[in-house]
Amino acid sequence: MRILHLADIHLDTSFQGRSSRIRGRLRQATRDALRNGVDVALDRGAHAVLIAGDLFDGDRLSFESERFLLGQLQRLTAEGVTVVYATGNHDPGSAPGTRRPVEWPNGVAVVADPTPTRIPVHGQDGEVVGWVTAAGHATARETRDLAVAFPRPDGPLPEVALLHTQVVGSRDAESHDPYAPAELDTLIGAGYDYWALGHVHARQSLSDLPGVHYAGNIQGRTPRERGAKGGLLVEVRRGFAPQVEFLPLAPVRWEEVVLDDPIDVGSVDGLIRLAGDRWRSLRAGDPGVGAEWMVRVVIRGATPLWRELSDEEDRLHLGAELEAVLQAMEVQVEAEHLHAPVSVDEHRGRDDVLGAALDLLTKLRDGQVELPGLAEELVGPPDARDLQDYLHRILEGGEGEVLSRLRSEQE
Ligand SMILES: [Mn+2]
Repeated sequence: MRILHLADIHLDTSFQGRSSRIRGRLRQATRDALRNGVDVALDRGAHAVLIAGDLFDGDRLSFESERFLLGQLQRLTAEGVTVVYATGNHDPGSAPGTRRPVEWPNGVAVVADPTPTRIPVHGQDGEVVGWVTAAGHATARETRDLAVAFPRPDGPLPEVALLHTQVVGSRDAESHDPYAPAELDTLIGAGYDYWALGHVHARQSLSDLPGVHYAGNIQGRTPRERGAKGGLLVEVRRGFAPQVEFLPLAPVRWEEVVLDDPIDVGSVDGLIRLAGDRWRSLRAGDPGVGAEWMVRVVIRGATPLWRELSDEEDRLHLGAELEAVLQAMEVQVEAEHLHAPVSVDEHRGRDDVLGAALDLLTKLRDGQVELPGLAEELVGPPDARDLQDYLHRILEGGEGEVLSRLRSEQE
């Protein structure tokens, strides 16, 4: 049985806070990615397309997205492709006040509650070629483990399970709410050949035999969701490891360029050259041909341009220039811990306010001293070891920043 595994499509994400041009393009990009998925499913002869939750971002569904979605699903069902959609926490099935009803085409199975539903998948001649068992979220805050209720399949045909879940310990799980948490061991021991998962947006394989995979979201939506995004085309066989192929589907890619301590760059031209060089070397290893780029340029630490780069207007201007140079749809320039290029070591051990401040900062960062009440002041993780990690992170490069601030106060 051949399936296309999609997840976390998030139609009609608002992309608030961006210009209407960018917002319009990003919303369209999600629809384009879905259409690309349907193209590939038809091209490659998929028997079923599975959507592992969060098809919609929220309660509101635009007329444009509804028309588009139903049109794409009809392209699949018209060719006999089974579509199974299991709801997630963004698009729960039976919660009151959710979006208006959608007239799903025949051949689309919507599973909107936690009771596992078994759906047959048919081949070209109408014969059953495999089974999909799916469970959905009925509410926006499903805290139960939905995987434990999946029945053990015992037939001779390929068996796929479809679920929106946070698998405990999966990569990047911590950036998602722990809804419908499941243990990997439960999934592995359940008797299925392939688990098509949604919820965690980072694509990853949790197990090869049986296959347990997150497809990741179909189109990146934030600067954190970098790299190629798309779906998984999976050849499922009973009792064997499935063959899994990643298909890039997203037209827009988010990427990041980090410039650490550009102390030798004293002009805007120099900065643009440096960002351009860094961008070209990143793209040499990962060209992303045809992608439209959303780029975040992060400038960090010591730079003679620290005053200019601390100013939002200057950063906006630099971003606009970089859009042309990097051939990107948008470049956002961000500054982190900027300070003048100064030699911290020259000032260390001085018998004055500056020397004492540097000394304190170093000891604080390395956990040699504790400031009473600091844990309460900081909005950080609760336990002491995490606090130390947190302090370490926020104080990284802190000496240079303190030094340059104290010096400019003195001057
Ligand atoms: Mn999601």
